[in-house]
Amino acid sequence: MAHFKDNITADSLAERALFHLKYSRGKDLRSATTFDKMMCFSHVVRDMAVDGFIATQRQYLDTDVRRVNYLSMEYLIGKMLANNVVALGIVNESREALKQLDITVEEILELDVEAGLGNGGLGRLAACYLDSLATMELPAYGYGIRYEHGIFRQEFENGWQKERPDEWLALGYPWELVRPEYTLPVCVYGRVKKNFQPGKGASDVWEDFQVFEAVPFDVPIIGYGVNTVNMLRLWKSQPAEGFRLDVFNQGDYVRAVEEKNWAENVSKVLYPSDYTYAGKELRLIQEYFLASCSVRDIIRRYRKTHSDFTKFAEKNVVQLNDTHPTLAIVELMRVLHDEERIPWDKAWEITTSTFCYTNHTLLAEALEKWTVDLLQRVLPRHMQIIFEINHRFLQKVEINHPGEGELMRKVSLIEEGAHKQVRMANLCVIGSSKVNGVSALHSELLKTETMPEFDKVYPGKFTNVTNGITHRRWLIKANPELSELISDQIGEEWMKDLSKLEGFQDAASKRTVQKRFMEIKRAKKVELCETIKELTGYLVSPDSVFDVQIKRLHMYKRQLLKAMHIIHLYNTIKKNPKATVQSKTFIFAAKAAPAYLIAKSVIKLINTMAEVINNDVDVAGRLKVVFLPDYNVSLAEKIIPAADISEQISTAGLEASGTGNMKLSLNGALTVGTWDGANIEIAQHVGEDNIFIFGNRTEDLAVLRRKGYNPWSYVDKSEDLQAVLEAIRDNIFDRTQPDLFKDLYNEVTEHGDFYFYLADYEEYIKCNEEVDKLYAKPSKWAEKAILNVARMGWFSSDRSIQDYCNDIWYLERTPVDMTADIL
Ligand code: 26W
Repeated sequence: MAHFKDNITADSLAERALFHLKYSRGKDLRSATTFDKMMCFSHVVRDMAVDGFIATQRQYLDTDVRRVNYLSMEYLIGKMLANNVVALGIVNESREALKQLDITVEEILELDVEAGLGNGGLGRLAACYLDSLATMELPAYGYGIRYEHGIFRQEFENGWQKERPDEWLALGYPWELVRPEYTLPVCVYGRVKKNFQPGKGASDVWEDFQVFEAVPFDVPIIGYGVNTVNMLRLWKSQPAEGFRLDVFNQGDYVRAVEEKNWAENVSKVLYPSDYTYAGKELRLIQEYFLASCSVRDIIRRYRKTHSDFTKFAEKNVVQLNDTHPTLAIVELMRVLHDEERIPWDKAWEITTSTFCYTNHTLLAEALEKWTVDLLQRVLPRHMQIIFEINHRFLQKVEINHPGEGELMRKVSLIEEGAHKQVRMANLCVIGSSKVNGVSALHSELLKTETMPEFDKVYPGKFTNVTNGITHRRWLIKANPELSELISDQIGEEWMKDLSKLEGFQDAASKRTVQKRFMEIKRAKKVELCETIKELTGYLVSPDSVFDVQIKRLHMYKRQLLKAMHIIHLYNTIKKNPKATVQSKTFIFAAKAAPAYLIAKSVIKLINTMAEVINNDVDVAGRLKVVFLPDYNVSLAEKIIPAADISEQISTAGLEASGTGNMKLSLNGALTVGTWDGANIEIAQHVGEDNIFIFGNRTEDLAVLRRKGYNPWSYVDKSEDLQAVLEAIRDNIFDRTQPDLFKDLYNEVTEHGDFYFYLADYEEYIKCNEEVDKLYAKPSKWAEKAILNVARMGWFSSDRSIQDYCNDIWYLERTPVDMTADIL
């Protein structure tokens, strides 16, 4: 099939770039900065994407194909240029072309803009899924918010995290296309009036609301080696035209302009706390903003080829990425019932057949619950609809489960109490046809522990889709050296179909391959050493073991347990300076939610430890600790290929899946992990001999909780643990501030050690000793690392998307024909 990159040469790319330099940026080669060159080259690549994009959209329209609409408050897409160049297959042509602009590929890639429109796992997963959907030629739309400020930039001041605004749009973003013609109005506040019409009865009318607008910006998502270019549509809020005309007409011009502000604020900033739900009014409006305009955009598109809604659910599936876009369910009901006048039952049937919901966490503090008061004030009609949904639902439950009051109370949309609240997860389950968790364990716990009543009410609705990652970014792009080694051994087929990576297993025992693998690992470590020096000033050795823990900072993820291990090693050496300790560099990177004070203390502790340990001559050459600031997608791409050890040490039962664990293993790091989330499935795939599993399992912890867990019982037994805890309690790393880490000490002792640090401590130390023993046998280590790479094929996001297609979405592959005219 013809491809839209056909006939592209280095010369034609250079020519187009010079054209953009002149006419999009108003510069010539002499005055152009590196940034100008990055922008104009990105525009060349975007132009190519637009050719595919138009053809793709036309194909979907002409064939009236069933589509998936992925609704997510977060997309951590990271830098796009390198990925797009790889997807289009124009790497070599680009290298040549850029020479003609007197610049190297590396120089312009460094200046590419990182779009950090997400917090962590959930947002990065959405980005991996968009990549897979396009590559698998599936009809898909991503919907999100174009936050003016994405996740904050993290700096350290005296070891403490400081948040700085992310200004990703300040110099322009080359990948988006603004589409003012698809602007939509959005309404909030106001009240509902009963309207009686003779002969037609009563209807509910929402009135006196305030209006603002949503402008879509489209980011093309280029499939790898195919013609498909899907889109990520990001909404920006703005005041409606004629905004506050009432005030304006009163002659109060300044106030009218001032009041414009709140509309602009809706898409101003990404809420930076994951796992803790705060209940803020602006966040509610953000969620409704995404839900409302996305739903109406989907309807607008559907209406191009349909005059009624009978086929709406057949032609559309809407996937809710966690509960954040839940109001989309209510909004679709409102449009179908209130605006389209479709009877309630019919509207409800269409709605529930359209939506599906993915749950990403079981942590109670992350569960979204909006108070009835707030919902009533911001979205009065939606609150009524929620009550009506609940009323009808509970009536049915009553019929099928008579007398089960406790069950009724648990499944109700409304949590009773002094302040009545709407449980968004319940609304998602009731309003969706399928509900999935993100790993085998997590989906099982969701069904049996978190929502057993719903599993009873809706047998068969709950299912699992284990997360995956795109190997195009996380292996081909991030680690071209390892990719080349793999291709040398098994050919290039694996790049299109990651299950083929299996073939690489046979190479694991070959000395020559082991040697090359370790050489590549070392080269990536040398590169990372350079980055570490730039970011922290510390010099670390590429000959030490790189032990990596990179993820959001949260007590359940237990970065503090890693810190305790490091203190244990430090104490060991200080007690006996001749002790043999494997030379290690501990690498952390993590952002803490700005209001999560204890998490911020963990950052300060590790930074304080780093300063002492890295400058202590007793441990020199053996221990180094670095906390890299501002963890983001680009930094992950540098750390992951250089990792020897991947720390996945969450409290069992609490990490829904993890996806960093997959990226690290795919790049040949050995996992040290608990029996949690996708670690379990990773163990099953790579083989339990090729992973280090330790600690209490979910069911063990359940027993401990039931019996009454006492962290002190572990302290009493272990002098080593006592010394580690005292080091934290008394802050041996900075005696001038002895009380600095009391809260951390109390967390794992006095306050009951909610996340079972002490219960897992001893096994963790032992497990790390096993790791060191293995590292002392380089050939064995290399073999296991290669087996990790070779056996990770199943964790491709292509497999996850295939699972979604088979079990939830039922989409058809729709290859895009480029032979038709595209002009
Ligand atoms: C309302 C505040 C809020 C914001 C974000 C609560 C919860 C979230 C997310 C659900 C947190 C999150 O990112 N969860 C992670 O999702 C990943 C993708 O499925 C999983 O791999 C991680 O294990 C899970 O923690």
